Amino acid sequence: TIKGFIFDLDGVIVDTAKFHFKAWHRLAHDLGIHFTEEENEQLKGVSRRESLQKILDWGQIKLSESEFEKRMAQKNDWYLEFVREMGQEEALPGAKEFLRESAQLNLTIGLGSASKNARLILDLLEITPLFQTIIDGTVVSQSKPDPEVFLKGAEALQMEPKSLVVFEDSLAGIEAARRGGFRTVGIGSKSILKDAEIVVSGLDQISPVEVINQLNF
Ligand code: G16
Ligand code: MG
Repeated sequence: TIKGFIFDLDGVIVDTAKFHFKAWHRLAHDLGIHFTEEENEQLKGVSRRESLQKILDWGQIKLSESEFEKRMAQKNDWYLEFVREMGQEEALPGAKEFLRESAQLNLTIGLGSASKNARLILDLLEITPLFQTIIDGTVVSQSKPDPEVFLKGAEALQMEPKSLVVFEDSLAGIEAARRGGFRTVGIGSKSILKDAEIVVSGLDQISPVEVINQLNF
C-alpha cells in the first residue's frame, strides 16, 4: 500500500524549468553553442555541473576548471534573477492544493530535487512546512537518473520505496525512481515520460486519492 509521496520540485510544483532553460540558453548562446528545447529535456532533473558538461559536449568545447566554475556561477546568477521576480502564481496549477490534500490524508510528504536552490523556492512559495523531509542538491552526490535522491528520501521518512510514489517531470527522474523501486507519476507528456506508471499534464489533473486508487489497482 501507498503511504507517502515524494515530489520533484522544478516542473512538478513550480514552473522554474523555464527559468533554468532561459539561463542555460543564454549561457550556451554566449559560448556559441546552439541549444534547443528538445536538448533541454535532457537537462531536466540533472545537476548544474552535469548540465553544463552536457552543453559543452554538444558544442565540443572544453573549459578549464576555473572557467567551468565561473560559467556555473553565471548561470545560477541569471537563474536566481528570474526566481527573485517569481510570485505565488509561479506555483504550477493544482500543486499546492494537491500537497494540502495529501497532508490531510495523512500521507507522508517529501521533496526530492536536484536543485541547490530548492529550499529558497519552497520558502518563496510558503510551502516548506508541508514537507517532512527535504532532499535537495546540497545533500546528494549522484545526479538523477541515479536513485540516490529518492532513496535518501525514503530513508529519512523510514519508508520502503514501494510504498512511496515519486512525482517527476523529467526523463532522468522517472528513471531514477524506477531504479530505486518507487511507484511513479509522470508530470508532462505521455510521449516523453513513457516509463511512468501514470502520466498527467499537471497535478490539477488528478487527486491524491485517484493516484492511490490507480496504483493500488
Ligand atoms: C532541477 C532542474 C535542473 C537543474 C537542477 C539543479 O532539478 O530540473 O534543470 O539543473 O535542479 O538546479 P540548481 O542549479 O538550482 O542547483 P529538479 O530535480 O527539482 O527537477
Ligand atoms: Mg523536475
